[in-house]
Amino acid sequence: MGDKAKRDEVRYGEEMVERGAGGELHQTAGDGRKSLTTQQGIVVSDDQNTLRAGERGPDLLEDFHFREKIFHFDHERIPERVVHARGFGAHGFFETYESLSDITRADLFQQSGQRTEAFVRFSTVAGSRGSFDLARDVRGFAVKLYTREGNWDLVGNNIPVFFIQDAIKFPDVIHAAKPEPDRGFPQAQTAHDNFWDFASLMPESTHMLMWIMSDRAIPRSFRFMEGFGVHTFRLVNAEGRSTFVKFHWKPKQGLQSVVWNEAVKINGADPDFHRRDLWDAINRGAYPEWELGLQLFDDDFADRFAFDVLDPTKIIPEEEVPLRRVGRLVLDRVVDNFFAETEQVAFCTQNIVPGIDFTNDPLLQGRNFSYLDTQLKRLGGPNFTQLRVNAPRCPVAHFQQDGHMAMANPTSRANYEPNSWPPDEGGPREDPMRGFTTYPSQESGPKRRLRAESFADHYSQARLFYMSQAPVERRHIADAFVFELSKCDRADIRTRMVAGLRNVDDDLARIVADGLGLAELPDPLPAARETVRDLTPSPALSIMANGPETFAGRKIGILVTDGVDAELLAGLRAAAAKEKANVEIVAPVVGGVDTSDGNHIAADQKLEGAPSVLYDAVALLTTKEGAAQLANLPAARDFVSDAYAHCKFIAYVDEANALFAATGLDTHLDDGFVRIGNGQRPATDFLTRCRQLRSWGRQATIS
Ligand code: HDE
Repeated sequence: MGDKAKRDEVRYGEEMVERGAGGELHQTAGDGRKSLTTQQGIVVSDDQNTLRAGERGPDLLEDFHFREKIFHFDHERIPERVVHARGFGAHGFFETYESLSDITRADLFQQSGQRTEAFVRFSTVAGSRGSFDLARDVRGFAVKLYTREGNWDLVGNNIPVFFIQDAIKFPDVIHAAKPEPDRGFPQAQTAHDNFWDFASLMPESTHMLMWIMSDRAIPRSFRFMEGFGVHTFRLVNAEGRSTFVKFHWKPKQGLQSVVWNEAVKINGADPDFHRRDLWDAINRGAYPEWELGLQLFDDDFADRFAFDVLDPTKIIPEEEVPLRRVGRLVLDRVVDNFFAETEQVAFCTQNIVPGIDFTNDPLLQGRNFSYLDTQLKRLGGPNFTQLRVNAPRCPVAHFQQDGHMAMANPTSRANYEPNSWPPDEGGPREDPMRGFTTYPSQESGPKRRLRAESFADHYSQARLFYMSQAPVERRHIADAFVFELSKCDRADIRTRMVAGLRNVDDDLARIVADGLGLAELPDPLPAARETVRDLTPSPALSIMANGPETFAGRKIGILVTDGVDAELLAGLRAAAAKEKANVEIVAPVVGGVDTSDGNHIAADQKLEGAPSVLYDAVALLTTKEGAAQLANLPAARDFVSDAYAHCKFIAYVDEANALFAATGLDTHLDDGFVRIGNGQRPATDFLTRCRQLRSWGRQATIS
């Protein structure tokens, strides 16, 4: 304990002050509870009544406690992020597998086993802070790494390409996606005229459109999605040699998405579906992990590659430049306070460390201006770097001072440089040996506003993406185009978009045109470059081709009624636990049900609040009477018919038949239905089936 803390204790005296668990002092009446104080530390005697003259008289201006309380409340809100407003963050660490000193001098990559503290914020892009989690949207995947040589922010997305090639178009694409300015809706969706008007006029967005119409845009969980740095960056080693790099985060939990009809319903049933999922997983000790994969390549490859590596609307297929997995990111701690951490965290693409550098990707260059600028507006001043969540964990020394809320001004006498004060008063000096040096790339050319010729192919990789999808995934993409374009009032916008899709794939264009009821297929939009139609598909782009082959981390909703077979229920729970899956008991009343062995179990959820869309698979454990009771409940009928429509695996006992009959499913019991109990298959068989996540074979029957 420092001298100052000792003095505080003496001054306060033992009877009024206690030391809390964290070592902090607080005032107390001596009953083991903190006394409520004002911000000035005045203990409050009455927090129920404003100071007033007379029993029924007017309030008095001198009531400093009331004024301070309301003043602070009035100022609780700060502007939300102009994009990525809705997000959820968590703490963790990054661990390096092996030294990468041959390709980068970045401190965090120097030793195997080296750990670096991390903070990650996931987000949607278009919706406001209070919007729902399962919008069809790109997800932000922003990682702050507090390295020993300063903060590195890798501000990525869950999709490896972007809508536009030049940052100057960013306000346009965002305005087009956000609510239309005259009416202020629709919220958190691209399914409206302005977005598709813009998108259909911007051929460079086509590749990204394929991704956002795919299941990538409706992930099951933040835990089950990939992350991408998008741009090409540089890694630079101690000798100054540069290697190009693209960053990938690969979830160890595997990839998984929901289906669109399910997403729409989840948004009503649990708008916080994604944030709750991450919060629960971390608090359960099931820490999500991602591996950092690097695609490393040199100038020769960049020159030979069919597309420009600086173009952020292009990927480099993993089959062409395989990933080198160099470390893992683990999220193991939820935030203590959402506002202080998740809201106030400030990611800036220009936060890089020695050993990492930018390239001339025009989107990255524009972003490097935008992020610092936006934090000033949002956080209100230049000292947001001093907030705990933003502050580097390594020592910081500079001559920047003052401004709103300055908490860490320089303490020495000199606040300028050069100065002739001795080291203890003169402050910090540059360090040419250890300091950041920019990679000295050669740049020249006339100043002009132009788009490089090498960025002109807008369709070939859109086609590559489509061709790399499984048939069910292709169907989902076509359905998504039909859904979104059907929300456009203007028929010419729908037609123009279909004309653009003809440059991707005629079959796709035809399915979408049919879905929209277009009388005839429009001519293809004129293209700056003809589509290369025979690019080799990249299996890495398909979610379904890369299934996790485990049901770990997923959730089963077990619908039970009175008289449920206790042994069967215990068996199912045990099988789920063995698979590291979670279960929730859903019952007609939250108080729970009586089981066959005369016991009583509580429910986790009341049926009406726990539709099957909240689960990855469901089980119906009931009795004849129970099934008859369920057959009369709309929520129970939706529970099974939605589980069926969303291709979920359904475990059931024979007695559930009345419920199937009430939904018309009794004649549709395909192999996604697993009969358990009564000498049928054991619950472990059901869990084994669930490893496929969904019974996709059913898709053809239902669409
Ligand atoms: Fe962002 N972006 N962005 N962006 N972005 C912001 O910064 C911007 C882009 C991304 O959880 C803003 O702090 C421009 C690509 C994430 O706090 C803002 C351009 C990628 C987050 C901004 C892009 C991203 C942001 C708004 C085009 C994927 C949330 C609030 C040149 C690689 C970070 C803020 C968080 C946030 C600007 C395009 C990812 C306005 C100008 C491409 C994950 O500065």
